[in-house]
Amino acid sequence: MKDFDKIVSQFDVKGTVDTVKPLGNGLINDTYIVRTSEEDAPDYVLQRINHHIFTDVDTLQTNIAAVTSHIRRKLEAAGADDIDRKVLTFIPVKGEDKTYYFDGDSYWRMMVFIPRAHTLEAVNPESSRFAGEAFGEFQAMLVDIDADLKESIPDFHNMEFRLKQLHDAVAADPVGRVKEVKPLLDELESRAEEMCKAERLYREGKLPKRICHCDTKVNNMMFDEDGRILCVIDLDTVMPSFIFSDYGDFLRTGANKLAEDDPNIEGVEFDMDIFRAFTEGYLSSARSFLTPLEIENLPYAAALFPYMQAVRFLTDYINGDTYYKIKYPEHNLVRTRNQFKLLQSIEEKTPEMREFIAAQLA
Ligand code: GN1
Ligand code: MG
Repeated sequence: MKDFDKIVSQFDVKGTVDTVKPLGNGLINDTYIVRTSEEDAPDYVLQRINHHIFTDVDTLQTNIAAVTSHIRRKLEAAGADDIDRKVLTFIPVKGEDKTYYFDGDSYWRMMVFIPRAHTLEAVNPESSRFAGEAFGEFQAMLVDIDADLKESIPDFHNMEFRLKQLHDAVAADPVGRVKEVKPLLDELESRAEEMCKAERLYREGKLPKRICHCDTKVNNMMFDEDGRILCVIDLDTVMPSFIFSDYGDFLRTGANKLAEDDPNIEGVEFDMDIFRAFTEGYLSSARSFLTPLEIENLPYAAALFPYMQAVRFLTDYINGDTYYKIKYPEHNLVRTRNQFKLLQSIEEKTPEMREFIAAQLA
């Protein structure tokens, strides 16, 4: 058990710690809610940053500070109400202007817990439309950020790089799992060239990178009492990327009829109602800055993210589960099969998706 009181006392917080309990379902960082005893003191979120994955914590927190202060300024300029619930507030370490603390072993950070708000693990069409709007707005607000945001994880959504990691894992086969997954590997390989299309378009100068969230899982959004979106959380991966990242990664979790690790693979299906609602919402706020090529490739983005996630989960399975938290030995393999089934469902529905998007633009 960590000495949470000692960690919390490093930060410039108000009130005294009452309880500290685990929060949320993140696969990378460890997150806790810190309740304070006093009525007038906020509660806080405390996080241990996984510094094996985010190796440059200083850059990470600098990125996040640039993004949150930019969004705050935008909201203020627009005369928005309830701003403290619409953008995260990180707490500085006492007497310093940095927002993380190293205890000799782990890196910690704290932010204000947003009151009367909740996250969801699954969405309906109505919340998906709000989510589409929110992620489009998030990208739109960051179009003119002048900070030079670094990639907090280099090549994070670079498909060519993710395939190279898979190939390296297969070549090393450190725990002897390659044989068992050969058919899956062949399926993934047969789609590799098509799935690396974004990188090619980028090299040809046809596709821009913009500041994106890059982890638009359903559970990375806060909803208010009325089911409307307050803000986007989990800002560790905000970085320059193709807009496909945010569009595709939301649908990967939001439009999967099951959770990403549900072992009932036959039940995995791409939900077109969620797709339509999310796409409508996203285009309503992002259309103003998207290029025709970006819009044309939204169905590709929907396929890319289950594909990329299948590649990443399978790589981790082959490597002996060193990246994602797992609950049982086959967990990463189940996740891979689930994501692959989702990809197949998306492939079937691509013509229908294209028609829907074309009708939106007409
Ligand atoms: C990780 O931390 P979390 O659970 O929001 C991962 C995402 C994956 C996701 C799969 C830094 O996100 O890229 O899509 O798991 N984040 C990182 O569930 O690798
Ligand atoms: Mg998360």
